[in-house]
Amino acid sequence: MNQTFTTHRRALMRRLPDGLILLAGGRELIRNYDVNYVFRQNSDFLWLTGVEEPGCALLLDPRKNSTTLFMPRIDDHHRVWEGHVPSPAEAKKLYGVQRVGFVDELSKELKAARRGHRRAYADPAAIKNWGNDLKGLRPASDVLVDAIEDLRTLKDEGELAFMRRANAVSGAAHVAVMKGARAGMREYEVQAIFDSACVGAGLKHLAYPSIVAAGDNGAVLHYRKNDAPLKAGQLLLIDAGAECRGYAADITRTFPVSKTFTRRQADVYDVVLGVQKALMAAAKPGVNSADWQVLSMRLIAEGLRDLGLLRGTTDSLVETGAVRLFYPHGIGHLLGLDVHDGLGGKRRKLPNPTKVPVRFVAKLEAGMAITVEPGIYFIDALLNSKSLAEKHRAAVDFAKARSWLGFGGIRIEDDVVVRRSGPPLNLTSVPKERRAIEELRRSAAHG
Ligand SMILES: [Mn+2]
Repeated sequence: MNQTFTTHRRALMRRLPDGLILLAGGRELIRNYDVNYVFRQNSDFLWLTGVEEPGCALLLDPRKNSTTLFMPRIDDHHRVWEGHVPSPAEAKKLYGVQRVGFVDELSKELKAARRGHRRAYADPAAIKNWGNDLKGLRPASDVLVDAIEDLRTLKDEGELAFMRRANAVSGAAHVAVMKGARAGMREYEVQAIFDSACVGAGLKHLAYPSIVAAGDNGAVLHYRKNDAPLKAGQLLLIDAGAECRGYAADITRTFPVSKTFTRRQADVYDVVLGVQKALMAAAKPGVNSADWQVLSMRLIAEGLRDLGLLRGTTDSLVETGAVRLFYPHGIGHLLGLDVHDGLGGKRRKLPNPTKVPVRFVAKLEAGMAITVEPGIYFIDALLNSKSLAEKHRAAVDFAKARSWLGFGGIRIEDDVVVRRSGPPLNLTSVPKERRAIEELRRSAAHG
């Protein structure tokens, strides 16, 4: 049993002390005939219970400070096909809940449980299933979902232990990739190295489909084909992470398919790495993430200006959006049970203090887990856009930039936890210095 989930349930009951709380766990989805999609528990349910099995429900009574977990009733037929399933007594111990019941009795149990309550909080799936049993209690889901999202924002030690493990295993898998990838392979063979290292270490779920992009494909931000050949002289960008008990790692590295970076690759790499380190150091409590984003854009604009791709003042390159032609995404996002964790409560309502449109606006706080992932890309759709060429003709050297098409992109992404003082704790320990990467690449078997 893990104390973390008990703590989460207590926090939620303290937040919503005035009503009965009901949540439905995820259900299996049929893929076809007898085959289901791989089951992944609903993140809020996971945060409250740690239960990774489908078809459960959770009832919290803040007045009694009691927790009841409802599980599907398992018959012998099910046991024949699926093997042992925890009994209620085993589940009680395993998940640290006061009571365990069967889902098919939940309706009946709610009749007794609702007595003395004037209201209820239930998630949308629970309202769909048991809304009738909560009639008259005005079951609200927005308030509940928002409260959980808010509580999920700051990670506790138990959660950080899962995130550390997700990062350690994913990091080792990235190193295996750096040692194993070589020219002539297909991107999916590299994906197989990564995925197999994670599964082989016991983390059977990846946090998202691995992005393995050679050469030009590195400029496709959510590339997923993973079937092109790796060629000498190209860069390989891999954005991949496993999850541990639902907690995600989200790591990106870019390295040469050959043993060393070319001069041009090294120049861009050094800009991205410099920005990544500067932004990591700047991830301190109280910093507004929109300002943090603008800082990343300023530094990348300056780097691209040094490379002769942009011209003009840093302010103008950021404000006109010229830098976004090469860096069209955010510097980072919250990370947790969802690879892009959300913001709840008051935190969601913070206004953007900058002149630049930013998706992730939050005041950084100790305990937030975030990614730091600057990148520079040469994207055909942007560099060959007539309207963008017109708009940014003074700021961008389009002739030069177009001559770099085919380069792909460079992104470096680590996962960090903001601390009360000083720089954040870096959960990711995959080599990212150019020399360290080249050393690993030299040890790889080049075919
Ligand atoms: Mn990311």
